[in-house]
Amino acid sequence: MANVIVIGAQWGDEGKGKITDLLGRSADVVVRYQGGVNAGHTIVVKDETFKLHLIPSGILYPETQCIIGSGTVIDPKLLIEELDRLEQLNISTDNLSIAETSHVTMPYHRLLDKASEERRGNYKIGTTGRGIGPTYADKSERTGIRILDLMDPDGLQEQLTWTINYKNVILEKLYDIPPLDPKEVIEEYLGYAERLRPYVVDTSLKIYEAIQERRNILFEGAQGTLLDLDHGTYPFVTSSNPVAGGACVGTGLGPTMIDRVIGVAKAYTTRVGEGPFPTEIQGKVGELLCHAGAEFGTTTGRQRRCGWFDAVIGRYAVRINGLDCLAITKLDVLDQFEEIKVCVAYEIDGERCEHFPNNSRRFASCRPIYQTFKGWEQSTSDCRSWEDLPQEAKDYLKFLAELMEVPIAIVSLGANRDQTIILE
Ligand code: 2SA
Ligand code: MG
Repeated sequence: MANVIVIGAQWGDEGKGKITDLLGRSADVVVRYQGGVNAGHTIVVKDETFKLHLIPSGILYPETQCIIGSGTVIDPKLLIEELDRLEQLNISTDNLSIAETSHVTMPYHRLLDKASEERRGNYKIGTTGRGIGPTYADKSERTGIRILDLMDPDGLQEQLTWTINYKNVILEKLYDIPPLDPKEVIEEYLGYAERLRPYVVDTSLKIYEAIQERRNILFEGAQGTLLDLDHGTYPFVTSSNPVAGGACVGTGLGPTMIDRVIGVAKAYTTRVGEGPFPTEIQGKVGELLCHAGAEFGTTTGRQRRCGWFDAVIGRYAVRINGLDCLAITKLDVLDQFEEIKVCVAYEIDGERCEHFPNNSRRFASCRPIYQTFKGWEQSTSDCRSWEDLPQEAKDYLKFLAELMEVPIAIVSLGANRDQTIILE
């Protein structure tokens, strides 16, 4: 297993949760390196279904160390809700560590996220409204509050009083939002600080020590490659770096320590939020995909936009992340389709284009060039080996691997752990 990064190769929601859960069983340490409570996966414990947004699902295994790395942003209120929920279910959280250098989402971040989306009108991003963008913006602007600031009550008084007074000007003058009371916010966050204190450490050091002890580390990306701040469909992106490179920056680990990068892609494509999406299918077929795949956001419950597999962005994800292999998820969702399409290239301004264009307007104007496959029109959810798959499904997967020039190592055919074919 060694040190592996698992990333989303599309626009998020690729089913990374299931793949990390699968690999997580052989991992000693599971690390989040970016994003915050905009991510989410559903967990089932003792017949209870609940959502984790920040804590890696590795927490369900008593022996697994879970780390929330420095590249993440932390909403302490929601993190504490997750901790409380786990403890109510008698799941120990002793193995959790939180980076002292992570940035903290404050009440003004949530207010500003929603207000700026409203102000953007037709230019809105379609954010999750969780204050993610404004938290990262403050990190870059160097007005952010870090977890280690929360741990120092005296310093926090001074720092937050200044910051809230500064933010109040923006809230009031720009958005007509009533000012926040610094005292109230400080008191609230000092309470969170005490609850979180036992978990807060230098996680970069902790990860480095784990590497020296030759323990297996799994770095789990949230969102996906095309939502990356630098390499995604800017400006319709999240404010962090979900790509594999983000794992080094977001943990404080050098790239020579990484052994393998696995990309997760759905057998089709989905996107939630605004922004161009060339293979999006409108109408009946799109609705069918959405319902067959239960395509609703874990965090906001929003219906996801659905479309065919886009091998141009697939190849792009292979390049940007240096993928060693792919896990293809939700193949079973395509079971009922007579015809299945794969986008092999784009047509932009009458010309064939094999590569993802960085210009968002060009990307929005591209027409997908499809190759059409005959569907297998039978259930694959009970297939457990390559041989079990219908010939059409094998052809489809082989074609994807050839187009993207990486092997497919895992095929997933349903939410359960055993609905998986391991090929490598
Ligand atoms: P933000 O809130 O600033 O990160 O939003 C910016 C864009 O990033 C997209 N985004 C996501 N896309 C897919 N899945 C995400 N996670 C949740 C999930 C989404 C949900 O687990 O399903 O529940 O709605 C996620 N998080 C951010 C977002 O849609 C914007 O396009
Ligand atoms: Mg998700």
